[in-house]
Amino acid sequence: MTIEKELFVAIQEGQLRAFLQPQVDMYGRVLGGEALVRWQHPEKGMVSPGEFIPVAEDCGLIVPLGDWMLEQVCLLLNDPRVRAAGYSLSVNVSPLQFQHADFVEKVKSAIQRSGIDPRKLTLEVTESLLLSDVDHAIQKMVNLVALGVQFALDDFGTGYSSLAYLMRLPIQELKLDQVFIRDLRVNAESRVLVEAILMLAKAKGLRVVAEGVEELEQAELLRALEPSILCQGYWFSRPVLAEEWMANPALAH
Ligand code: G
Ligand code: G
Ligand code: MN
Ligand code: NA
Repeated sequence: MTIEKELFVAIQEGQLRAFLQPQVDMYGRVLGGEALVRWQHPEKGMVSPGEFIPVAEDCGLIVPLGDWMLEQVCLLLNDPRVRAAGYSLSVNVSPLQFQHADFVEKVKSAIQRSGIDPRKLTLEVTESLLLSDVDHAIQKMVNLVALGVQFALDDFGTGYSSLAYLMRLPIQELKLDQVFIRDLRVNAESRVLVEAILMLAKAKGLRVVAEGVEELEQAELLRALEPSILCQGYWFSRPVLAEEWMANPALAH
C-alpha cells in the first residue's frame, strides 16, 4: 500500500492521535498548549508528523486530517478539567486547509457543536497563507476573529515576507521560531533579533510564545527580556498524548 492509501485508512480507522505540548508562563504555570498530531501506526508505532504531514499536504488528505484535529481540540477544550483550568489550546492549520472554501464554516460549526469559548481556540498559521490571494486570506481571518477565535503566526522570523506585509494579518500571537532560541545564549545576533521581535510584538499588542525552549537558561533569558512571554519546549515538556495531559495537567516544571 502507498503511504497515501495507508494515511487515508489511518484517518478512517482512527489511528491518528492528538498530542499536546504545554505553554508555560514565567511563574511556571501551564496556560495551555499546542496540539500536534501523531500517527499510531499498527506496525511502525508512533509516526512523527514530519513524515506524513508533507504527504498529506501533497495529496489533499491534510483537509480531513485538519478537520479531525480541529474537532479533537474542541473536544479537549470542552473537557471539564480543561475548562476549570482555563487552558487555551492551539492547532496548526495548513495553507490548503485554510484555503478551502468551507474553512470559516467548519470552524464556526466546530465551535457551535462543542459549545466551547472561541477565545480559548488559537489557529496557528504560517506566512505561506500570503502566497495566494492576500486580501481574501485576510478577509477570512477577519471573519474568524469576529467569531472570537485567535490567530498565531507560526515559525515567525524564518520566512521571506516583509514585516509590513506580515503585520497586515489580523493576528494576536507570534510564535518565535526555535532557530532563534537555539543559540540565544551564544549568539549576540540571535539575541538582538529576539529583542527586536519582542519590541515589535509589544508595539502591536501581540502575545509571544517562544518555541523550542530546551534549557532553563534560555527560558530565564527570554523572561528577563519579556516577562509576559510564554515558553514551549522540551525543557518544560515534550508533546504528550492529550489524554495523559488531561490526567496530569501540571506536567511542566
Ligand atoms: O510535532 P513535530 O515537531 O514532530 O511536528 C512536525 C511538523 O508537523 C511541524 O511543522 C508541525 O507544525 C506539523 N504538525 C504537527 N501537527 C500538525 C497538525 O495537526 N496539522 C498540521 N497542518 N501540521 C502539524
Ligand atoms: O512547525 P511547528 O512550530 O508547529 O512545530 C513545532 C515542532 O517543534 C513540533 O514538531 C514539536 O514536536 C517540536 N518541538 C517542540 N519543542 C521542541 C524543543 O524543545 N526542541 C526541538 N528541537 N523541537 C521541539
Ligand atoms: Mn505550530
Ligand atoms: Na513553529
